[in-house]
This record gives sequence, structure tokens and C-alpha cells, in this order.
Amino acid sequence: VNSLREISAELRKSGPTLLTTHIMPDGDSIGSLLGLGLSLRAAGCDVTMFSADDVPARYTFLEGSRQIKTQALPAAAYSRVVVLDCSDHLRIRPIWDKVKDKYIINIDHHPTNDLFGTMNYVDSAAGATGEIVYFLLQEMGLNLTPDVAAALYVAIATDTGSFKFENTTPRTHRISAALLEAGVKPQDISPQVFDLRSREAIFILRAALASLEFSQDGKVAWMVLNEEDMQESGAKDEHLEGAVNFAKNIEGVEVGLLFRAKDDGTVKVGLRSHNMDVGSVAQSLGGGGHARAAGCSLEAGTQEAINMVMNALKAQIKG
Ligand SMILES: [Mn+2]
Repeated sequence: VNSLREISAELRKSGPTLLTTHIMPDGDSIGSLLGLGLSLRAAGCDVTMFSADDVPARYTFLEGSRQIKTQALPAAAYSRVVVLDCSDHLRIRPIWDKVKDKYIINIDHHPTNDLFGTMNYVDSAAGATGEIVYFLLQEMGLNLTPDVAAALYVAIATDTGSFKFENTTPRTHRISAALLEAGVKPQDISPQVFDLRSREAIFILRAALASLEFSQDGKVAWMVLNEEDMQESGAKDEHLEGAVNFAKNIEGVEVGLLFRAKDDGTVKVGLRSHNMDVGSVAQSLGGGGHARAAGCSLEAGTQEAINMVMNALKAQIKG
């Protein structure tokens, strides 16, 4: 891997620079994109910021977010392409064919990063790519404007789950302290980024909670949603984000499940746990994911799907 000094030197060279991030961008990708993009632009660099998918509404309050081009990649003879928060080229597949022969600078914190860049800087100890961008700006001697600081704060606060996940380190907090000194007001950012819910999301959550059931020992809690619930709530799948955690976070519960019956005869299952490896459980059912957050899709009726998952959970406990 390369050093931030080498990357800084490359970014100082002339010629247009494309900055981009992964599909379905999250707070870290948008925050890192804006943090680096606005800084380079202020330093006089010719920069295009691009996201193949639209900027999620909850991040459009960030200054400069409307300067991010979306959908179609603006044509230009880019001298280099900086890819942020992206573990492999499939995560930028809409533009990969157009950029694969360019000089690619890959900046990321995913331990699974496959070093697809010409230059690579991957620090899996960083809680967010935003932390790396912070050090890159320092290396380049660029000032933290309040707008840049807000973008990097969003990057770090979202990827660390509001500083709650195990990737939150003393360094994370030291960087955040510097961002607050540069003008970030957490009370202005958190309501927008973390607390705001659409009506659709609340309506579908109400339907999910109304369906809540528990296993006999109380350690598994599950909720069921069907197409009718989705239509009545006006909800799309994106509005289900986080709903399954309401089952997981109930006192005494170890595993929370959300069953979403679709009209095509499949049931999408979300699995969340405190300690149990539900990734293996999902895998045994043809799905996958992480140890404490996983999913699978079953061709079954709802009750059959519930039985299948309960049996797979029992098998995991025995095994
Ligand atoms: Mn990230």
C-alpha cells in the first residue's frame, strides 16, 4: 500500500480529478466525497464529484451536496480517479468500464479491500473513510472549513453508529474533537442524520410491531410484513432499514427477525443478534452476511419460513 504523502503528491498534480464512491452511498461515502472534494476545489484543483446513485435525502443538507453529479458520469479526460470507501470494483460497477484504465487512487477502511487501485491506502483501523480523509487533508496542508468538518463528522458519526460500534477508537474521538473545533455542531447534524424518519418508515414500523411474536423462552422475537402492509404504509424496502432492530433490542431477546413476504412467493428474512452467529444460520438457508447481521430469501409461505429459520437457529445452538 501507498502512503498519504504519495497520494497527496499525486493529487497536487494538474489535470482533472474524478472523486467517486460506492453504489447506494451511505454517510461515510458522501461525507468523505464532500470532505475531500470541497477541500481540493478550494485549493484550486479541477475536481468532479460523482455518485452513481442519488445522494440520500438525509445528507442533502450538507453544503456542496448539490455539486455531486449523479446517474451519468460527466465525460472528461480525467487524469486520476479517487475511489472512496469502496472495498472492490463491483461497488463502482456502473462506471468501472469507463475508469478501469485510469490512474485509480483507492482510499478505504474495509478489511476486505482487494487493492484494486493504482495507488492504494487502506486502513482497517479507521472507524470510517472520513478519518483517513481527515489525515490526508492534514498531509496536504489544507484547512478544515466548517463545511468540510461537517461532512467528515457525518462520515465518522454514521459509520461508527453515533460512536457506539467497536470501530470507535480514541483516535475517532480525537478527530471528532478537531472537527468540533472547526465548527461542527452535533446538535445541528444529529436530528437530520439520525433521528428524522419518514412517515412511510414509521407506518411500516407500526405494522411490524403489531405483528411481534416471541419464542417460548423469549430469546427470539420476530415480526412479519406482507405486501398489503407495504402498500397500506406506502413503504418501499428502503423504509424497512433498522426495523428488525426493534425486535432484537427487546429485553431478554437474543435474536430479532423480520420476515417480509413478497408477492412472488418468496420471504425475505432479516436476522440480527447480540452474540449468536446468525451469519452461519443465514448461510445454511442460502443467504449470508455478518455474524450479528445477516439475511436470506426463502421460497416458502410465511409460517413455513418462520419454521425453517427457527429450526436453523436451534441447529446452530446445538452445533
Ligand atoms: Mn465506510
